[in-house]
Amino acid sequence: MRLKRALVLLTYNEIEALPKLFDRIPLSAADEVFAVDGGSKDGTVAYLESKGLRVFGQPRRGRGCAFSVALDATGADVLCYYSPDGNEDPDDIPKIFAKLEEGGYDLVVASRMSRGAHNEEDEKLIKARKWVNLAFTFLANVFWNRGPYVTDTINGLRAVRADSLRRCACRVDGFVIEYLMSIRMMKLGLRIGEIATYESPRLGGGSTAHSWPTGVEFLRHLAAEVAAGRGCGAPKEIMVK
Ligand SMILES: Nc1nc2c(ncn2[C@@H]2O[C@H](COP(=O)(O)OP(=O)(O)O)[C@@H](O)[C@H]2O)c(=O)[nH]1
Ligand SMILES: [Mg+2]
Repeated sequence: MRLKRALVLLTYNEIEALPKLFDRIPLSAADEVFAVDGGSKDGTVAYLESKGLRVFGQPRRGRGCAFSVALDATGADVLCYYSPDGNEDPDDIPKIFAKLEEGGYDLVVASRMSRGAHNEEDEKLIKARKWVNLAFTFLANVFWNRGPYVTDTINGLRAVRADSLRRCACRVDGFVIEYLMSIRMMKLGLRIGEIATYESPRLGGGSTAHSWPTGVEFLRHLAAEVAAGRGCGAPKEIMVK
């Protein structure tokens, strides 16, 4: 039986970028499409609603919180998270769904690091963000991965089986959500696949993922995951549905 698919748009003040790419998002690739918004004040919510989309608010800010809101809101079997700021290629959405279903994966990530992929910093001499990402990814693979090497444990564009994601119990609010999800999938021995993606520049607006606080958040969670061994984090984080 074909899996029921949900496409989730994640937004926080994206009125500059969103209208430039909305018509390129393949809404028909999913059975259900909705948005989770982190409290935009620039008309993003009104724009999404004018396109007929249901928009869920969040009890707290942060991408991790948005991931949980989406997971709790849907009865779909698979969720694809898409961030409409210009970085992610909307044409990847049907490819990711297809790879997950055909390959029997629990998680499929659009990789900016695999053969044939493109990272936003590839034209720069100093690729600070890319190198830090590669280092965190390397550590996750060394500590926990029992399957094929995962080249990008951090990118947001990804599809995941809802039941597998619930098992991971990733109740964090911030930008560390994707990394934590990838680590917990590895810990649980779940199957992770990748497709190569092309990361483009933002189409407007600005990033709220500031390097230092985000890096510290990653380190803190990496240390907690190491301390937890094969378990899935501190008990206070685990909320099994
Ligand atoms: N729902 C939701 N989306 C968010 C939140 N913070 C950021 N986003 C979205 O997540 C995506 C990535 O955020 P961004 O700040 O560009 O980080 P970067 O792409 O890693 O530089 C964008 O589509 C943002 O609009 C939030 O608190 N809630
Ligand atoms: Mg972005």
